[in-house]
Amino acid sequence: MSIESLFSESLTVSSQEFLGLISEVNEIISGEQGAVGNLKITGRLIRLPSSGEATIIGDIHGDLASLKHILSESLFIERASAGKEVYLIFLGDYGDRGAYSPEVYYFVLTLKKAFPDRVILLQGNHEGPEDILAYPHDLPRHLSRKFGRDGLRVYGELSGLFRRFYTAVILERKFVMLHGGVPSEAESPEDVAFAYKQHPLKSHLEEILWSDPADGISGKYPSLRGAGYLFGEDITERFLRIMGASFLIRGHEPAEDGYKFNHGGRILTLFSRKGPPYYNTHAAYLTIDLSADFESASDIERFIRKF
Ligand SMILES: [Mn+2]
Repeated sequence: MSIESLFSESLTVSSQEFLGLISEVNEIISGEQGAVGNLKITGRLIRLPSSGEATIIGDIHGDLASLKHILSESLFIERASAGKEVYLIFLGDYGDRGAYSPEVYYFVLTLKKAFPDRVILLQGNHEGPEDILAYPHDLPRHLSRKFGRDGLRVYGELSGLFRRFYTAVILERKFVMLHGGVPSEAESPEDVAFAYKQHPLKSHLEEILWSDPADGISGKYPSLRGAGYLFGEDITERFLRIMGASFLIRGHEPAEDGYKFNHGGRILTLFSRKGPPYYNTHAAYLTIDLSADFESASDIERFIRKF
């Protein structure tokens, strides 16, 4: 497998092949529970080992060029193929707002199929439950353009699959990774692991997929996005204490430099795509040694790769 072969396949893949890929990945994810390689999976929460290296990618939103850049620079495919302990963690929001949404899905699903215990696909608000799905949602239109009459069938299967994507990743004592924000009323890691089952009775999943941090406030306020909240540093601290971690890594918000810190350096936002409608100057991703110690935001910032 190479990035160039993946790229040409993504352009020419037939609807039947795409449906086959979706169903294979569905089967893989459905079977993942307990120990999967060096990962430990409970519900939809994945625990990483304190060994190896992880590349963490924020929103892609149909920007295939940025995804290809990250794969090429991080050498993920080469290193995973050589049996190195490397993880690729996507923070959600793969499609919509970019012309190459179907092709981005082809890439991430093919990577998941090739390296199932090395590739982690988190759910974003663009892959969320139907009652709080992000709008505009132009993925169905891109799939119809690509697959003609089969486009809607592919969309049905694909949206069924991405509602099975994971909710969060934890590296004990260090990081929690999720798409948007912290569930302000969560009492335990189990509330995160099973947030998908409690939706919409409890707001955990909605907040994880939709919320944003705000500096200089405490508590939470309704978000202009129409779902989730703006939450203060006190809420972040409480959540990280419950989860037994020091920092939160999330995507969801555009950032001019491709990344930003909030809440005194406790929250890192990664935004890994460029172009309209955001026009951020840089995109960024993070590659970290999972056995390393991180004391402050600047310890993390050293490993951010801007492009
Ligand atoms: Mn988002």
